[in-house]
Amino acid sequence: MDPTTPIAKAADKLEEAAERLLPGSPVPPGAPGSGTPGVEEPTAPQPPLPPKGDQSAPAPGSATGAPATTDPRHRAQQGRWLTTATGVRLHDTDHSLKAGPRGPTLLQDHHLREKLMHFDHERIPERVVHARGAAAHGRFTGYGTAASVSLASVFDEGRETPVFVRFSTVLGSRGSADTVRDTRGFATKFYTDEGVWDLVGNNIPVFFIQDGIKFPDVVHAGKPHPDREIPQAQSAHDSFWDFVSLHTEAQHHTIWNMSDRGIPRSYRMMEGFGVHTFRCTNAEGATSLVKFHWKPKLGVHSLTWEEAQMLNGFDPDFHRRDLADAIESGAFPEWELGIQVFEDNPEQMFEGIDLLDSTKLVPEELAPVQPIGRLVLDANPTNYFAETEQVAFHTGHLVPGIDGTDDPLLQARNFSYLDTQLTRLGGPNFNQLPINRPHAPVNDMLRDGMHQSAVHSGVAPYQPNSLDGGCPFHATTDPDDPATRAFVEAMVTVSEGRKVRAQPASYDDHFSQVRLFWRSLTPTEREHVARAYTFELGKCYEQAIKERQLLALAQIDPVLCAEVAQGLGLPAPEPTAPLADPDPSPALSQLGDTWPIAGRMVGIVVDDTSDADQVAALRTAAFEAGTVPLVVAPHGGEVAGATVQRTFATVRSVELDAVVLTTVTAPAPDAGNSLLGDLDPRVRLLVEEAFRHAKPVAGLGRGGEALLAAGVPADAAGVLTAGDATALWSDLTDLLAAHRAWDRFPPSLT
Ligand code: HDE
Repeated sequence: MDPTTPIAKAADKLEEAAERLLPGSPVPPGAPGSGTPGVEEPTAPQPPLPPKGDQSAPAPGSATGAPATTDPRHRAQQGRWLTTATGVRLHDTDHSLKAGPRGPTLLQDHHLREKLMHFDHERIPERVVHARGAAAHGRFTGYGTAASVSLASVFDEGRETPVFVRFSTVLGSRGSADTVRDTRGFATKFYTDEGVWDLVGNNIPVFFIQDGIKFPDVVHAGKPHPDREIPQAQSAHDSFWDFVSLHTEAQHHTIWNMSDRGIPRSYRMMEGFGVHTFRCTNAEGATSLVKFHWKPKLGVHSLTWEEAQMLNGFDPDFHRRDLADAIESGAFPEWELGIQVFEDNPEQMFEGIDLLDSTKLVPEELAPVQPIGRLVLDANPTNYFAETEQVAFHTGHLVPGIDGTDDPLLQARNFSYLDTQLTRLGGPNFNQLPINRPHAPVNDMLRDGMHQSAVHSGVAPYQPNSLDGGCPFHATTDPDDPATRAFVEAMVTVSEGRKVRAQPASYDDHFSQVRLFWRSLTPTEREHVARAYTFELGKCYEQAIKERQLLALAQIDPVLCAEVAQGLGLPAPEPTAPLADPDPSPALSQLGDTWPIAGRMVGIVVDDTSDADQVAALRTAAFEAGTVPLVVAPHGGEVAGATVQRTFATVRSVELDAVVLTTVTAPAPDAGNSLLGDLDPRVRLLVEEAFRHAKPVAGLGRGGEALLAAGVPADAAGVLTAGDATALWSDLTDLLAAHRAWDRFPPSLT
C-alpha cells in the first residue's frame, strides 16, 4: 500500500495509538481519546479510533443473551429453561412466594414482581392515526428506468433492496375492524445501501387538507365523539360530516372514501400513492417533480358495503389474515412502482394543476405513470409488536436523488413523524429498534437518550474535533460516487420572502376534481358512491349537517345530489356556482378489465351425496390456478373424499370470492328447528349473499338444482351450471378474473 495515502496514514496512526495506550505504557493517565491530535484540524476521513487500552464495553450479544451473529433468530429468546429477565433459571412460575400456602404473599418474590411489572407496561401508546395495521417484508427491484429522473441507487437496474411495508386504516383504534370504510395507509420502508427511504403513502391519491396545520382538525372530526367515544373506526357520524361540509377542500378525498376505494377487498388489491409531489435529482444535477404510484398486479378491487359490514363482525381481521395467508401460501403480493414526471418549473404547476396542492391529482391520461421497479412481499413478520407496531416511518427519511417539495402538508408531516415517536416509542432512539435500523453504516453523533442500545466509543461526538481524528467527516456532494456521496437538498429558489399565513389562489378550487372523479366512474361505481353518501349521512343526527353536505354534492353533480337527497328524504339543492366541465379520467375507474386470480377463495359445498371424483377434479383445478379451494360440509373431518375446512356453522359468504354447490345439501342436524325446506338454510344464505354481492355462483352436477332451490335465476350474469368440473372451472376462472359479475344488477344511475 502506498504509505502516503490517507488510508495508510490513518492505519499507521491507529497502530501508534494502540501501542501508546497499551496498559502499562509509560504515559501519564488521563488522555481524553486514543489518538494524538495534531494542531491542524484533521482533513482526511478515517475509520473511528479504537477504544483506549483501559476501556472495555458490554459483550456483543442479542437482547436475549445470544451471541451477536448475522442470524436474525439470535434476537429471539434463547435457551431451554424458563428464566428471569436476567437469565436466572426458574423452577416455578405458577405459585407466588407466600408465608404458608394461604399467604400473605411476600414482597421478597422477585419473580412475581418482575413478571407483573413487565406485564403492566406491555402496551405502548397506539399511533394517533393509522393505529390498526398489518405488515410484511419483501424486496424492491429497480428497472433502471428512473435514471434520467433520479440518481437514487434504489432505482438501479436489477438492484434488490429489502423493504418492510405496513398497511393500515386511519381512524380506528388498534383493535378495530379491518374492513371499515376508510382510507388505507401504504407505508414502505426501503433499507437502501444509502440509508433508509420511507415512502409513506395512502391508497387514495389526494388528501383532506392542503395545509398540515389542519391535520388535528380533520382527525378530531373523524375520530369517535369525545364524550361517548363512539362510533369506532368510521366516518358515518356528525362530527366528520360537519367538518367536511364546512371545509370543502376535503370533498375530493371524501368522495374517494365514499367510492369503492374506501372498502378494499384486500391490501393486495389496492393502489398506493405518495400523494405529495416530490423533487428528484438525476446524476447531472437536473431536477424533476415526481408523483409516486404503486400499481397492484392483482388489480384494484373492493368489497361491497354489506360485505364490509358483515366482515367487521364475522372476521374483523379479514385484511391482515388475507395478507398473511397469501404470503404463507406463496401467492406473494406484488406491485409495480411508477412515477408521473413533471418539469420542475418555478410555478410548480402542470396543465393548470397545482403540484403543491395535495387535494389535487394529475390524471394519468395527461401524465402517464412510468414503471420504475417492482415490489414483492414474500415474508410475514415474526413478531407483531417488534416489527409492525414498532416500525416508525418518516417523510423526512429520504436518500440522495429524492427530495421533498414545499407542499405545506408535506412540510408539516416532516415535523410530525419525528415528534410522534417520542411518546409512542419512548424517546429519541427509535431508529435503533431492529425493524427501523438502516442497512447502511450509521455515524450520527446523536448520543445517549432513553433506551440507548449502541455503545459509542470516542470522546468527541461534535464537529469540528481533533480528538477523534476529526471523525465523522462530511460526505462529498459529488453525486457521481454512490459510495461516498451525501444527501443534498435540491437548492431551489424560494419564490417569495414575505412571512404570511396564507395560501395560493389555486388552492381555492375545491370541486372541479371531485367532479372529475365522479365523471370518471362507471354507472355501477357511481351507484356505490351515491349509496355510501346516503348511508353515512343517514347516520348523522343533525339535519343541518345533511343539508350542508347536500349543498356540496350539488356542486359535484346534480344526479348524485338528487339520489342522495332522495335517500335522505330531503330536497336536492341547486348548485350555487357553475359546475366545472372536466374530461373524465378512465384510469380512475377500477372496473372493466380482467386480472390474475391468485389467492382467490373458492367455497366448494359438499355432502356425502356429492360426486367425489368431480369434487377432486375441481379442487385440483383450483389449486393449479393458484386459488384457495375451501371445502364446506355439514360437519368436519372427511366428506366426499376431501378434508373439510369449513362447516355450515363456521362458513360465511364474505370470506369467499365464489361459491360452487356440488349437490343439494339437506339440512344438517345442527341447522335449527324451523321449517327448513330441502336445502340447509346456511347453504341457502351462503348462496343468497354471494349472489347479492355479485360474486360468481355455480352448480356442479346436482348443485344446479340447489341454486334453483336457493332462488338463484339460472340465466343471471355470473351464474354457472355444468356437469363436468373441468368445464365449470374454465368458465369460473373468467368470472373470478373480472372480480364481480356486476352485469347481474344493471345500475339505475347513469
Ligand atoms: Fe400521516 N401520520 N400525517 N399521512 N400517516 C402518521 O405517524 C400526519 C398524511 C400516513 O404505518 C403518524 O408514526 C400529519 C398524508 C401513514 O406507521 C403521525 C399529516 C398521508 C401513516 C402522522 C399527515 C399520510 C401515517 C401517526 C398532515 C398519505 C402510518 C404515527 C400534515 C400521503 C405509518 C406515526 C405507519 C401516520 C401525521 C398526513 C399517511 C401522527 C401531521 C397526506 C400511511 O405522525
